[in-house]
Amino acid sequence: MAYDFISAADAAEMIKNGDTLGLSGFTAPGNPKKLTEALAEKAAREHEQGREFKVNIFTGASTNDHVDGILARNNAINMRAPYQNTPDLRKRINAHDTHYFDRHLSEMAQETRYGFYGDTDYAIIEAADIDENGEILLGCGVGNIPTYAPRAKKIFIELNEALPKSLMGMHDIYVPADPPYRREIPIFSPKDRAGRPTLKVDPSKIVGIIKTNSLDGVKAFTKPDEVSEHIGANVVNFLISEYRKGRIPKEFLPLQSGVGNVANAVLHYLGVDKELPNFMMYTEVVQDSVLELLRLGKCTFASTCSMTFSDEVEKQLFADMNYFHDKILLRPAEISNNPEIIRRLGVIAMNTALEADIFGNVNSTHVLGTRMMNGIGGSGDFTRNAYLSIFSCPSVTKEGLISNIVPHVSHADHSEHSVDVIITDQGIADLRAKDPVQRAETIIENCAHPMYRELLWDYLKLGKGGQTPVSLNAAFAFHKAFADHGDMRKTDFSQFA
Ligand code: 0RQ
Repeated sequence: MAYDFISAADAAEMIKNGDTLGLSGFTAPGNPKKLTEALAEKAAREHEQGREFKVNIFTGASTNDHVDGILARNNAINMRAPYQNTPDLRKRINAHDTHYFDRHLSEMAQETRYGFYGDTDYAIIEAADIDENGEILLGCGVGNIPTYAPRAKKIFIELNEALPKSLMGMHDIYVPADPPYRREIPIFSPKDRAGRPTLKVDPSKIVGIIKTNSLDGVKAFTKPDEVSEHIGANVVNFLISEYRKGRIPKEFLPLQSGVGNVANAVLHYLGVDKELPNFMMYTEVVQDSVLELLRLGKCTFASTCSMTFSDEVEKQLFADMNYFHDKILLRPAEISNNPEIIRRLGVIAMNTALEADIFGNVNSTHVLGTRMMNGIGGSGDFTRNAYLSIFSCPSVTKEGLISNIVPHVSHADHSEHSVDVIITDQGIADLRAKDPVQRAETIIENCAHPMYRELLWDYLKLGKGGQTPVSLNAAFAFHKAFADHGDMRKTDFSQFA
């Protein structure tokens, strides 16, 4: 079938107020790059005319400025899920201009198929190539498009000429059957393939093809700061000690790593360590450091949902596809983050917390309990099902005005039942086989910043017994002190004694 080429502006004209769009991609890679910008311009024009114009945007994870940034600035998003990390959208969400529900990334596709989120009007798919039968070679991020595309009433393709056709073979597109027909997902090693290299869509649904030509626009990392380096070194020391004790098998286990500077520093340290064996990754995102580890042979294989490489590193990948082609596999989010597979493979999960409390609960999403930061992303998929679940964060933030170890988390994403280890720049708290009071003692002593340790001991003494001696009166005293004085060190527990 021959397709029509169409301008982004003409495509945007077809999309109506209230439509639901399912987008390809996961983090910046694989997202549309032009149509959403044209849609933002249309929204601005409609708003000028006094007309309502907002759409619902469902993706694989966060996007980038071409999608969430520009649409949020133009107040063009009604409902958004399952994850975002753009400052402009964050503002809209916290002002309730956009309704945001952040979901575990592994669940979004199946819940869409279950019908929880209504119809999909348009799928917008970034493609490296497409044939006349509707076989699409996807770009560098997959996300939930294998579910959104077949459900969509109509499809737009953004054909990105910057993507090499040699991506063919790097995707494994597999959609499990829904209950009661679901069977085991046949992945027993990070390298196993379960599906097809392309995404098949009904060619008659394709309204038009928009040409684009740009890389994914991910920014390069700054060099890790001293705190990230300490955290990275602590994580690696913990893994080495577990390995020496034989609690990680000699072949090692696949790693998952979250995003950000700390995650990048951890992977860097894993790469330089001589004692740990070579390893594989079963993760949702690979960052710049992983390409280097693959080149060195320290990481032998990475299964992921997205290659979140900076433009510079993306160019290195494209220039050396012969080497990397059989070392990276791109999967839908439903599979990269699948609880069944994570549990089966024994993935070691390493994610980042905003704050953790002394009993081992973790807040990854809400700044000071109320303001949405990004969302839970894939951290819950991995944490709950991992062989070992590690959370790391700096011991303090904002030059010590905020302690990231608090009496009680101001919002709970990961509970004490799922978190095995907490690591800060100060040290390591291994929470396994400890009761709540023993956990509190370990976290205060090993992870809290020295300037907050006495305060945390004072809090623990306030508890009036029970398995978990929370003080109902003082649980949020750190947060209250920050709200009142801009400094958690101003907490005064004497009033609660
Ligand atoms: O504020 O921007 O004003 O400087 O929060 O903090 O230390 O830069 O954190 O970039 O490593 O992200 C948890 C958000 C950490 C991230 C989180 C302030 C701090 C700063 C950011 P500024 P950092 P990072 C893989 C898995 C959930 C999703 C996930 C995340 C800003 O890792 O979104 O893991 N995780 N997905 O100053 C108030 C505190 C604070 C605080 C930090 N306790 N109170 N403010 N800040 N701690 C990816 C996917 O799922 C796709």
